[in-house]
Amino acid sequence: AQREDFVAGLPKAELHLHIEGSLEPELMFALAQRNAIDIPFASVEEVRAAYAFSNLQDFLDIYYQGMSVLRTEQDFHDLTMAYFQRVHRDQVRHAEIFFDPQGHTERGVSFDTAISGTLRAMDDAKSDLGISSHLIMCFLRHLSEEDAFATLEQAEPWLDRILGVGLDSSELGHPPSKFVNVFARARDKGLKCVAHAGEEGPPAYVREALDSLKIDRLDHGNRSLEDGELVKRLAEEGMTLTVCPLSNLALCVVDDLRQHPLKKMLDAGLRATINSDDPSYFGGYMNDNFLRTAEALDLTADEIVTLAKNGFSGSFEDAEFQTRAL
Ligand code: ES4
Ligand code: ZN
Repeated sequence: AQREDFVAGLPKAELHLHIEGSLEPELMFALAQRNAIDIPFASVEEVRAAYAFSNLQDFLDIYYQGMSVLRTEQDFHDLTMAYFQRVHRDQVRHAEIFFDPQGHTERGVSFDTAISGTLRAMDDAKSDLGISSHLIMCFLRHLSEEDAFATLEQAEPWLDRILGVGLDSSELGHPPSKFVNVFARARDKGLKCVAHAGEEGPPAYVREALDSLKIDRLDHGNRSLEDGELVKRLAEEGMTLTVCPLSNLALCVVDDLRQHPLKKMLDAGLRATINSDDPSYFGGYMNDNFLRTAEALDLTADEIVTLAKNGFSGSFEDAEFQTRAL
């Protein structure tokens, strides 16, 4: 209980959060009703029962289906505001949020509808809750690089409100190098670059994310540990890894939290952070991720503080913010 209060009270920054993955079943039902959309579930309990995954693709199938209830600017606002209200309780002070524009444009919801509702909630979270945030637009890697270029084009009028680009969705078979040109274009436009790599994919995908995409931050990165040279490089470069323990458990990246590589990452000198990924689907927000990981790995108070600090120092905020926060 002492550890619980300590973890709960620490200020936190979340660096790996898909806003569409924070859609709680209750809101899914409310939006389905508001928009007269049929969903293949009879109750909130039925939705939660469907959240049993064997791998990333299992989850993604349900995740893309879940977002079908998001249609209007207000829907995106309500989704995003619900996330901020929830993590305000977890002492989250700053969030760098992913969104998946192609998950919406593919089903006829415009880029502008999705981003404007999300941004309005981000503004409200700053003024009403004191939580600062940024938006990172992800490309769906199971789609083509040409599709990613079209998405970057749609983002053009919004570039002053977009911090960076990311790469998510089905990893295996879609290596980072597939997107080398669109990431180069994004970087030319002054956008930060991040990518999911080494969640299910091999260490070679992490190397590609570094060498081809020239990422500023690595999302997941778990499988980097299979490659000692790569670990050394990540440590030397001071690369931040946005690790998501309850996600890894839910998607069978690890069989048991006690086998989670987070402690090994810290021991190897990697700048690891704790994040929730898709909290509605994976069973916990920031405090749950911190607490369950700390218990499973028997983390010390120093290690817990380091993880929280790494969230701020790994953010894209300036040095003054990074040190003031903790
Ligand atoms: C995701 Cl956990 C995860 N991995 C890859 N892509 C994603 N999109 C949403 N959650
Ligand atoms: Zn993710």
